[in-house]
Amino acid sequence: MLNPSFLDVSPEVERALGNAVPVVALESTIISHGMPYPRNVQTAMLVEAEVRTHGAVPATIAIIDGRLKAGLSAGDIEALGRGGRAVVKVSRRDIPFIVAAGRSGATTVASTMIIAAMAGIRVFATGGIGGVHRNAQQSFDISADLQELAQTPVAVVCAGAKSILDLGLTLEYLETHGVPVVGYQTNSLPAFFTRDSEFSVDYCLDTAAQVARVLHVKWAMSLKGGMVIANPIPQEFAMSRDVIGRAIAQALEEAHAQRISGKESTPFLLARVCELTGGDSLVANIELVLNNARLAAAIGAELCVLDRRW
Ligand code: PSU
Ligand code: MN
Repeated sequence: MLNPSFLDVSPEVERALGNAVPVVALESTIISHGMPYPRNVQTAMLVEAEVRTHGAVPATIAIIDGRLKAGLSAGDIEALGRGGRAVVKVSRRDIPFIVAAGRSGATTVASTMIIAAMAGIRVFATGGIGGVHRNAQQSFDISADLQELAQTPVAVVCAGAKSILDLGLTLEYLETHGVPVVGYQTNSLPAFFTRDSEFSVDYCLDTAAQVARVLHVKWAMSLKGGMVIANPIPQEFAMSRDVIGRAIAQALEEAHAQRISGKESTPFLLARVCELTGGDSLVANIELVLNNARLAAAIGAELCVLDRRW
């Protein structure tokens, strides 16, 4: 684990952690690279409010001026959103460089998990996780998020993964590394904009209490790593598989033609899918993040109940 002296936990988050009030971590790459300004900033604030409404304290995570932050100010969130693609995307690999240089950066699922764990936060809500990219047989493009899930004890509530990825290979990779994929009230792996895919999850759990119980048991046994809690987008905001499929196919073709690779790949695809599908996909994206924030708050609350009992 990294040295916590590089970390600033906001007073509100610190108080919550000390008083067994549930805390939900939120990432910042989704702000800088996942949505256009100003909707990204509005969404980040809405998600924080949604976590609060459901009885938990939000801890949005980023690196600001060389400090790891759990709990951001509104000004920090505005700067990350306004900066957009100009803000450095920070995964595990990048953390020491950004800290050493005293710079700021937006944290991915992987680096958000690292900082959350350092702060003592166990539940994290986001939109979609990174995974094994299509054609990874050639490109070797596999998100560091998957390795992080294998080693860092944070539960990630997401809407599955976008089909810019190879969902089948992503599940295989997670299985190899012992990362459970739980479907929340579903047996099908949600595919972000759609409630299901052709793939099954490992386990279906129906309540936040059941999810918390499994997390509690896993960590009480000192089994390392996190868990993916895949929560399908609410039916009323789900999109047609065809519309999304076409946009993703075109975005992938453009990425290939422009030889986009490495850490640029995911932000490029996210932005193109958003542009090609217009406002609909953005609304769906925002709604599924809010939905994940609610479930994460509920799981966090149940973990606090278990803490008191044990
Ligand atoms: N998928 C999404 N939205 C996102 C991301 C992925 O639907 O915002 C972001 C997350 O921050 C995730 C990162 O951790 O992209 C993965 O990037 P990479 O594939 O380069 O690891
Ligand atoms: Mn990658």
